[in-house]
Amino acid sequence: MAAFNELVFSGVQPTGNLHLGNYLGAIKRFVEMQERDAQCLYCVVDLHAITLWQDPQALRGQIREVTAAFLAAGIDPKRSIVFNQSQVPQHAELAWIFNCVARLGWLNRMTQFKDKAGKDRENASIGLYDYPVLMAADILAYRATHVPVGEDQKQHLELTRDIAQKFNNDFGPSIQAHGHGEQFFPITEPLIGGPAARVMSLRDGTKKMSKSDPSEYSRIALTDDADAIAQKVRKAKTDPEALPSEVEGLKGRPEADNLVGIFAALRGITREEVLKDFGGAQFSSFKPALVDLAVETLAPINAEMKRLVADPAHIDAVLADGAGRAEAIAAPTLDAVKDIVGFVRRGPALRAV
Ligand code: AQP
Repeated sequence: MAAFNELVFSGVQPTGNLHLGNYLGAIKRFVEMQERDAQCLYCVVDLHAITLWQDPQALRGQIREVTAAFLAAGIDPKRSIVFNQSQVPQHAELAWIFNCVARLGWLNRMTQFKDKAGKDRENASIGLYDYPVLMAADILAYRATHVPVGEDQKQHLELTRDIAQKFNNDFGPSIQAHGHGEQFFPITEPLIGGPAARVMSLRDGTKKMSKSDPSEYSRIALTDDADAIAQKVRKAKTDPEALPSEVEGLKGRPEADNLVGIFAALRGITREEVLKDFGGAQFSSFKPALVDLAVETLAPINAEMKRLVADPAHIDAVLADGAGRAEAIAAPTLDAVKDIVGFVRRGPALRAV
């Protein structure tokens, strides 16, 4: 592997209904990261997906669809490593070791589990509860330095940092004895930001745009055609005021703020710049401009996704190639972790103690 200054890891769950929030908050930024001096790994996190029930037949299609979205959006599988999580066993293996590092109290504070388990907590899978520990393993199996994600993942990233820190502290002498210096795992930097860090529902500007929202009109799907996009934007909830000319004027107007943020992210500019052009405009003129921009951006992605999904053998080959390259990075990390923890493993220990 070439020497890079940064190692970037991120993932998307193959749970269907990929939407504009996933694209602007995550996938579009994955593409931008390819331009940095970074080795990028982009993972279809199928082990995460099954923390909630997935129909096996549909799941395979969803894994290929997320892969197609990555490629169609501009991720180059030669420069970046594109793979699905279940093909690289080190994720699950490291997650077990981290289960013995993470504390129950830390997981009890995770708000995503509370939201997803809802009132029927006793009936939630243990995997759903353990989700953030597996996510820490995903990132740290590659000793990733940077993780681009949407704002909803901030708390999970903090847990990843806590797990890395505790592992480094708990095993400090062994880490040093094995020649890894002061710390084995990096304290990963979350990359959260930009105007689309949290894209909100088109029906309710106080709720995140999400795959599981029962209303199709709450989200723009990456599989939506131009007509569907236009209809959803036209029906998006707004208020009766014109757009303000300053960003402060968006305070207390969640739906207006959301549409301006989406426009800014699609165009690659700030909210301020959008309002320079549209301050004082009514939604009746802003919405058509947003439709044009969304269609212009998403139509080529949509067409390319369709083309790729029609060729599952090609997608499976990309995933197999990526899994092999990912494992080549993760396997030595796991060997080192096993030596640090004190396991006896096949092959020579990295350094005898
Ligand atoms: N609304 C959003 N705005 C910005 N970023 C978002 N992401 C998700 N929703 C938004 C980011 O997309 C990446 C992949 O997300 P995921 O598929 O792993 O899981 P998720 O966050 O659970 O997705 P959803 O759509 O919100 O699904 P449900 O309905 O199951 O809760 C992540 O980087 C995420 O931050």
